[in-house]
Amino acid sequence: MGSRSDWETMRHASEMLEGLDVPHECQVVSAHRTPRRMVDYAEGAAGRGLKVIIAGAGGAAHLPGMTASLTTLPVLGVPVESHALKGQDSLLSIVQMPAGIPVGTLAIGRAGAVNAALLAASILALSDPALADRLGAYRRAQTEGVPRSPA
Ligand code: RP5
Repeated sequence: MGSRSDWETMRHASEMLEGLDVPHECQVVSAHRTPRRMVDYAEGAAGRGLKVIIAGAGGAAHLPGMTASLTTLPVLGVPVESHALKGQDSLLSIVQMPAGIPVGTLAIGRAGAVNAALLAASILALSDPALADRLGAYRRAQTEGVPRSPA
């Protein structure tokens, strides 16, 4: 994520990954304030064994796109809700990538963070049958947890 201030949103991705028993790491890497850290992180990710990167940022949210430009790992972008523009700026900064450098862009805020984790898990589950089973169990529990009555 681009800042510690993004953690309140991005912790939801981490919590979902923990719930699915998916090993992961959480780091602050800013495209603007720590550009060299960003380059080192993105360029070193595949070599360190990472399989998917979830990049959350707000405002002029260049982190997901710049990270994607430096690695061929799948990059999932989470637009963090900004104060001034409610995350519309974050969303448009992340989603409007030029052809050739893809970022899988999720929804603004908590929903995007949760779904980024689920999408990352789905990607990993393609080659991890046990994780695929855990994802299936999560979906079944979610379905069973929806009440028919409104109150
Ligand atoms: C972005 O600027 C971060 O991703 C964060 O969403 C936003 C504001 O950062 P802070 O000023 O709160 O550190 O780079």
